[in-house]
Amino acid sequence: MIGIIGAMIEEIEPILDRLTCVKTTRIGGNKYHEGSYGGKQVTVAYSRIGKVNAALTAATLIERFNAEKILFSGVAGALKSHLKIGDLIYAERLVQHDVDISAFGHPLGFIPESGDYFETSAQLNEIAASVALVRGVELGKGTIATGDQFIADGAKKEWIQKQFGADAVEMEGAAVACVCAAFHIPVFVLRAISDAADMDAGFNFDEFLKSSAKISADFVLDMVARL
Ligand code: 3QA
Repeated sequence: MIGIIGAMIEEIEPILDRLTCVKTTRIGGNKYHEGSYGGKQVTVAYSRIGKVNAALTAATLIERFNAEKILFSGVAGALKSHLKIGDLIYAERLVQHDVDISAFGHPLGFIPESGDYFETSAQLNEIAASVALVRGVELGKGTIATGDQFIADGAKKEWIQKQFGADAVEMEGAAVACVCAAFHIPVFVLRAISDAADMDAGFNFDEFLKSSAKISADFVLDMVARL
């Protein structure tokens, strides 16, 4: 079974629309939709916003639904200026930008016995690259920074970009990648840009959430058919 996570309902709605859903289960305040797409068994859920909710959903998909791989689909704020609204980027690695135990000499983002940068599945990333080739769409890749903050400030944005070498920012990816690493489950994190994490971010996010979420969701569904 393939687990698919979005953070917000808007991020999974385009997937649910195309899913042959057979069963919906409510666990821990989230709904898990079991069904099939392109002959593949999938379970789809939106986690609700933030790292804790995302970790809860990832762990539930793995432990209760036996997810063998997890794909995340959603939107993100761009940290690099070449990334425009609607552009796709997948994470090669993810880091929690709001973890700070530097008082003990540890690097920012680092947690003992857990680490700092979480790698995504090279195999899933390769499949993404081939889907992009077939579809003739541009697919960026890089580092995604995750934290429990909606970034809408030029200085904060620049700090995260410089400190972690990050290309995009969101609020769930590293939590999902951390849970997947703990359970040795391959993970893929795709985001379409909804805003530039600057002073216009709130406004742009509201305007582009649905259209960018659909760009990401459609791409992830194309991947599912090829898994
Ligand atoms: C924002 C969503 C959260 O799940 C993270 C969107 C896009 N742009 C971002 C940015 N900084 C951080 N993350 C993002 N998602 C939650 S607040 C909106 C809630 O509105 C990625 C993301 N600049 C709900 C209506 O009240």
